[in-house]
Amino acid sequence: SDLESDLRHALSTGKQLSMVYQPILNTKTGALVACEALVRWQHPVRGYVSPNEFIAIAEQSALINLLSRWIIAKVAEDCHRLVENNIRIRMSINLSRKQFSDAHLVKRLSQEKMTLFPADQEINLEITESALFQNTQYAISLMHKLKTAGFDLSLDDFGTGYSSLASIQQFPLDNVKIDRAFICNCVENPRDGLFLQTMSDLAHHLNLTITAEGVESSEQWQLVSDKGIDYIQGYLISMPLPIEKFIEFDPAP
Ligand code: G
Ligand code: G
Ligand code: MN
Ligand code: NA
Repeated sequence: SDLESDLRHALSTGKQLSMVYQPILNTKTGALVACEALVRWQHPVRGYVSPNEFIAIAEQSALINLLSRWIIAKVAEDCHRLVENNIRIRMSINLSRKQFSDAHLVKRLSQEKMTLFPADQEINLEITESALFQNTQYAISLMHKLKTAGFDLSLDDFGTGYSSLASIQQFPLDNVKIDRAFICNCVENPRDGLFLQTMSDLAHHLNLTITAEGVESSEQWQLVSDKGIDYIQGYLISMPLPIEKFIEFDPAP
């Protein structure tokens, strides 16, 4: 497609692509503990193109390998900038279903972790339900390998897919991220509040931490805190930021 050749060009120059970072805070203390890396593409003619759109296009060709490598190299470079600024936090990176099922994933990521990232950099990988349930046994063994290679694992967008609360216990996860669909009306809708309490209790029962995504009001932060949810992320705290802005970000302004 046209977008595909445009993306190929963008990858070769590196100029239209960028990474932004969204702060993740400890719910109780408000301390900055992590951030989520998100890719952005500013197309010269079309303007902003969503990663949902261009990652899907990249996955229809071998471009996904180039794009994945570009993202990791950029994130690693920015991790060095954070360390230089005395910001030592966990870096969370999204993996699409296709990226997760790549046979070379573990080898490639381990190598990149060792050669590109600061020593001792904590890296969390965000994996969606659809990736896990595509082939459960394969996913479990892959996840064990990623854990052995030193990565933490999050289940992303939880609640939007098909997995029951109980079925996630078979996977070697560290964290679950509750999809923002359950946060946006949680103050008004008692059913969402109950779901959050149930998820929080289950996650802790399974020795997982739990993150609320899409927190947009202080009432939501309070409710999520009351439910015992460990970490929060959302526009109330900050939009995803370019690295220079992220370095200046103050969680307690
Ligand atoms: O940031 P935004 O809401 O536009 O992201 C839209 C979707 O694209 C989200 O599902 C997000 O996880 C995904 N996404 C953003 N950046 C990356 C990335 O670097 N890699 C992968 N695989 N997905 C990403
Ligand atoms: O699928 P995933 O959870 O990785 O996607 C995260 C997406 O959510 C990013 O595109 C990010 O820009 C977006 N996002 C982050 N915080 C908020 C928020 O508070 N509200 C809304 N509507 N979107 C958010
Ligand atoms: Mn995510
Ligand atoms: Na998510």
